[in-house]
Amino acid sequence: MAEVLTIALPKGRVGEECLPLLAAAGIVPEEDPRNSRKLILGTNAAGLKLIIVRAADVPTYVQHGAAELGITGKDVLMEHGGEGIYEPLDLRIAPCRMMVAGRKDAPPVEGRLRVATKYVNCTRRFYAQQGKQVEIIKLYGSMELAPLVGLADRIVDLVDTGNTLKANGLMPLEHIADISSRLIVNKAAMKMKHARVKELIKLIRAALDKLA
Ligand code: PRT
Ligand code: MG
Repeated sequence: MAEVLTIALPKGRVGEECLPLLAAAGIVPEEDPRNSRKLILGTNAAGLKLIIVRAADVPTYVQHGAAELGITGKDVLMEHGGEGIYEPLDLRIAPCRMMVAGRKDAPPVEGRLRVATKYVNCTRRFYAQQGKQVEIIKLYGSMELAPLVGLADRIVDLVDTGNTLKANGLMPLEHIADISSRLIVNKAAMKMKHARVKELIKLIRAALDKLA
């Protein structure tokens, strides 16, 4: 029997945007994940299935080998830390930047900077590299609100067009990283299932070139 491989896909925009790429690589789910409530989906490709998980959970499934491969934003991967994971391909999906932002009219901050973000680890690393100790305030969404209501002096969030910042009287201040979605692979699977994993990476790379 052929070895089974599993790809972890996130719900939401990255999951949706990677479907055409997978299709170009010849991988089509048996049901459309946008409409299906199933969390495990077979595909037209023998021995290849998809699992549909929360975006922030993709690296965790791949790290522990519950999925050999996954597709996830670089932001999610940086926040996870990337332990036990290879990142062989930049899929160039959902590009944006991770930025520090603050109020346009912000008075100078006295004392320790308060930074609101869902990217706690990325934020701590970023300021630590500058030798700055900051107070990090963990949020799960709508970071843009925090400086407007006095919860924080700065936010660390993703910026694409900049419209969300602008609409809330905020401006980008510092660039932390360029973000896009990546194909990730469990390190042990890369060794143990080398031939099939390599073949799949090759197919997806070819699909990327075809779509470029
Ligand atoms: O819903 P769940 O919690 O499971 O996951 P999620 O909300 O993180 O997933 P989803 O579907 O929103 O996808 C998020 C992923 O898309 C991120 O992890 C990035 O890799 C990628 N991505 C690319 C973005 C953006 N661009 C982006 N602009 N994710 C979010 N944004 C938000 C940003 O946080 C801000 O609120 O869009 C707003 C800024 O956009 P502009 O265009 O106004 O600058
Ligand atoms: Mg969401």
